[in-house]
Amino acid sequence: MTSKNNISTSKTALISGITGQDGSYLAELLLGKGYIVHGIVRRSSSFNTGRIDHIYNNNPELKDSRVFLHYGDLTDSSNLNRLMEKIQPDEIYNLGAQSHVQVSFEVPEYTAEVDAVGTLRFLDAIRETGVKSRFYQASTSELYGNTLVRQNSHNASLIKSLNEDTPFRPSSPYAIAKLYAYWITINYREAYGLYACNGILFNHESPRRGETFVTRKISIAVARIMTGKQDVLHLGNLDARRDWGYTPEFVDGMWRMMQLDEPDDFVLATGESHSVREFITESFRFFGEEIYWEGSGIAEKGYLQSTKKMVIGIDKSYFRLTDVEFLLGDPSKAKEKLNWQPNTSFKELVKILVEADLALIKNS
Ligand code: NAP
Ligand code: F7E
Repeated sequence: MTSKNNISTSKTALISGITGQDGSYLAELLLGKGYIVHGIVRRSSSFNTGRIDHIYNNNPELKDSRVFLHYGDLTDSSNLNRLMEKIQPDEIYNLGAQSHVQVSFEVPEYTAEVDAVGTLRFLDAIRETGVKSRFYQASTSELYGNTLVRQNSHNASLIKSLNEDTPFRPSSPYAIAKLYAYWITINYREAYGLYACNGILFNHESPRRGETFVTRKISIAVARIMTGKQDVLHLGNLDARRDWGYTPEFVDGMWRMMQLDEPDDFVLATGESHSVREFITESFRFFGEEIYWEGSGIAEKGYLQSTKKMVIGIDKSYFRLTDVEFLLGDPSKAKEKLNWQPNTSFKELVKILVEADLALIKNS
């Protein structure tokens, strides 16, 4: 198959959520592999293609781009059916979602519509149109909830990481919607023989991460504080621990899952867990600064060692009704069957984010 610009291509992919963090990196990866990439974009009153403007074919400076955008929404099944018939993709990556855990407590029904039923709509569009598409579902470590904390509190010496066989115990409207999506993906695989797989991805971050997720919120604020543009950063639960990886490596894992002979489900994680507090500490260390802490609970404050200036405060509005305290993934299966392994350390990840935000501030 050859595109209009004589670029040799083998496959066509359709990505929901192409305007998001993961969708933008995945689109780049697939273009690099010669794919034609179609993406679903929601109608918005303001521009929402900032993360993909550099590869989008309506950009006159990028005439040979193989990215095509279509208006659509995971709440609209007739739209998904039409897109399936029109594009006939070899591979579908369902990354579209209301992806913010705390926001899911405010909009639980909408989150279920998009994240749970939206996945069903997509799978059903494959079944109804009969298009031979492989399907990737963006499942999440949030499915585990506090499984690990409970396990460890029953036996303090038992430190376990989470893998494909660990029971799920979701603890937010987001995670519960994603649990439905996880199982409906498996059900369509078993009932209709679809090539459908779940990537159970632990948190992954990048300079394109949404600014209200904790890593990016910290990297932006620390860069602003250290350049004199902000005084204090307010956060919620500083002791929550996450297994944070680097997004470009994780989208590569998604693609690998779609190239197997048989569909399967995989955990992608780094196998290391760090607290929000450690992320703050490491971000200030990028500038050669140390933080010390005083007080406890919502009265806790973080100060710069060099100037004694208060830079971190707690705001109770950022605490969740039910939070996931501790996530640590075991990516052994992905290593063995996908030959996938993350290479970016926690320290490097923090540096990538803070450096990028510092550059943004300097160029603004
Ligand atoms: P993100 O940056 O929030 O992107 C979400 C994407 O979904 C955006 O393109 C958004 O469009 C789109 N979207 C939202 N509602 C939609 C709807 N009703 N119909 C169609 N598209 C819709 O999320 P991400 O970090 O890239 O994550 C990608 C996927 O992986 C999500 O499903 C997320 O739940 C899941 N996940 C993420 C992580 C992680 O650490 N990043 C880990 C595990 C799983 P707009 O740009 O218009 O808002
Ligand atoms: O929170 C704590 C917060 O919003 C991480 C999504 O991509 O990854 C993401 O979900 C932790 C939580 O990510 C603030 O309570 C403290 O314990 O960055 P986050 P998340 O909830 O882990 C999973 C894998 C997904 O699937 C999701 O789509 O940080 N935290 N203070 C805070 N979090 C935020 N956002 N803001 C704070 O001020």
